[in-house]
Amino acid sequence: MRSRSSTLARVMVLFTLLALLLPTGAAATAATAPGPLPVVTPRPQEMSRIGADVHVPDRVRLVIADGVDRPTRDLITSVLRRAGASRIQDGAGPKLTVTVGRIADPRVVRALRAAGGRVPGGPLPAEGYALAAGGTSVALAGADSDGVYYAAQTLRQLVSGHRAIASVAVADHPLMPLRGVIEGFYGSPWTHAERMDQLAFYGDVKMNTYIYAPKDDPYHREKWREPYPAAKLAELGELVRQATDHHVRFTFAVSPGNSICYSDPADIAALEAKLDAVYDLGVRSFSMPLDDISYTRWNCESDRATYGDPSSKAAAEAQSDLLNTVQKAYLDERADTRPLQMVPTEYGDVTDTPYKRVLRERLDTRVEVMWTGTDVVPPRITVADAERAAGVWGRKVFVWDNYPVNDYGQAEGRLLLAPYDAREPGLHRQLSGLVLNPMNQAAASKVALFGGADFAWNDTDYDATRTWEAAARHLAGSAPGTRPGRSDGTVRSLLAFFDTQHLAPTFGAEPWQPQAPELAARLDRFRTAWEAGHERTALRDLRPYARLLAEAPERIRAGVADRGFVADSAPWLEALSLWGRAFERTLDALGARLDGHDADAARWFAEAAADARRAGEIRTIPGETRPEGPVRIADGVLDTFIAESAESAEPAETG
Ligand code: LOG
Repeated sequence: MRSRSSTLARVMVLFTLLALLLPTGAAATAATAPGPLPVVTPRPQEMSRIGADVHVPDRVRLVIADGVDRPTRDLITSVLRRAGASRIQDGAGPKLTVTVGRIADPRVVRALRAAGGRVPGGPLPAEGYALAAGGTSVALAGADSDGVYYAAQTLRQLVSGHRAIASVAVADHPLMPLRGVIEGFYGSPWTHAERMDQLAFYGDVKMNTYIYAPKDDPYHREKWREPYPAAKLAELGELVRQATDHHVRFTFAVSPGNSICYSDPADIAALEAKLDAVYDLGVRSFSMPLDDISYTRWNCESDRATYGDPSSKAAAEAQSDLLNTVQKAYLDERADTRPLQMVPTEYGDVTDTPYKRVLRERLDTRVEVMWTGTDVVPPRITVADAERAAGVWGRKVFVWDNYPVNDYGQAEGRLLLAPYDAREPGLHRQLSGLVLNPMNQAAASKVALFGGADFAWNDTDYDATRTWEAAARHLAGSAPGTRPGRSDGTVRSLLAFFDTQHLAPTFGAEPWQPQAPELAARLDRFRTAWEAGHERTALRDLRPYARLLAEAPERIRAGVADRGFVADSAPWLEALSLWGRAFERTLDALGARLDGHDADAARWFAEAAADARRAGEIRTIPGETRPEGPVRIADGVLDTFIAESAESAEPAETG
């Protein structure tokens, strides 16, 4: 029933949004140059070109209607300045007018029409917006204040050069209501500065959720009963403000499961005091993760008296009582709070069990239940898996996606820089939301987070390669809205580097992303050509890529605007310099052999081997990640090629 009526509603909304896109009015008919559509991440539900780029003059009139907050206004002002406007005023006169506000405001509606968009007949979905840029008018209309902010984030990406805004009509809204990140890994928590930077980034990519749950913050888990020291609390307050400014819900998580006595009122009071301290800072979203705890022993005798002998089923009863109390006696008593979120102790499968049955039947249906897929680090998540999860949990589940987290043994020596992938389009119908659990390396995690944000917003139109490239442009600082062209080399270097860190391990035997697919494909082509007798062509075709890899570290260090990314990647870049040189030396050696210069060949093979050995000695930054070890670069691909090339040379030398 529910799903049918919501489908109908969605169809109607879509219909309305489509109508909005049909260009109308003078602005639309005057110029209809069919330029390419700009790349906007996350991908809007609907975007079409109206006409030729909108010219941004020196002076721009900015009309801000009611219900637009300061961060949105600041963002729009900075976008217009970057586009070339030097004076932004509210009075009439300038040749370009930018109107910003809620769709409910008639002034905003008129502006939308003037810009060449059409006005939706019904209400926009939550967080949705309509945007049109045409002729001498730009209009940003949001369903709510989040929608207006997201319209501004889209406008940022429409600046197509100095003094130009792409002339498009956009009708957009997110498909998943909860989108974001859970800082939920083991090992070194993010620093305060990293969190501040992340929260701003989430706003850029339209994520609305950040869950604060670092396993190694003692006050989050082991010392959950103890209040945060004043300095730490002040930092949390600053994060809450930063989150609000970027339309992100700071979600505070506390994990009492290792020591809580469920039946002890003093423990419930301690938990509430913990929540109170951050409620006072403005937090309105809360989570109670109960993952990675034992549910087959009690922490106090009174739980045995209340719930009987320990068992997973008895644990589910105790957990439901606790969570229902927090929902009803705490959250329901306070204004503006969001439904409680929780992580069950069984979070990584879809098998129906006594534990899940109890939670399904007893837990307040509003409580969001998190689920990591059919494993802790699943190779894929399908719609059918999620449907089964919704069945066993009695509600749509909230995915905790353990990607690109690298806190487990199989991820030793790895930065996970592959794109977010292998999550099936259509998942939004079965999920209440999606958050990614990233790496200890915050900035390097942005590569995968970029994709997660795109997928959560619009999973039906997701393209892993598209977001991967957009992530590279964003890190390089050449995201749409900055001068195009200047950092193409940096972007290509970044993508080549990402490729050498493409392998994504799981808790199972098989990695769920292949290592260095681009390099592997080039080496395959090389081998085929070589074996067919086209050795010189093979060498000539491969050389530029070897050069690209060898030069990538320096280009990344010099050209990437996101300095956190450069710092996170330091040991990998150092190793890549050596591997890149070893690669080039290997090609030199193969060429020398072809020319009959065996002595040179032998020397260069030896140099390549020495560089590879030195590269293999470079280790992860001490204390940064849980599994520490030698960093790995295109392992199983580049090392194999270098070794096999040297080996192939040996018989020739002896024979
Ligand atoms: C933890 C998580 C950890 C991840 C990967 C969940 C729900 N909990 O096995 O904190 O980062 O695996 O190691 C986990 O995933 N437990």
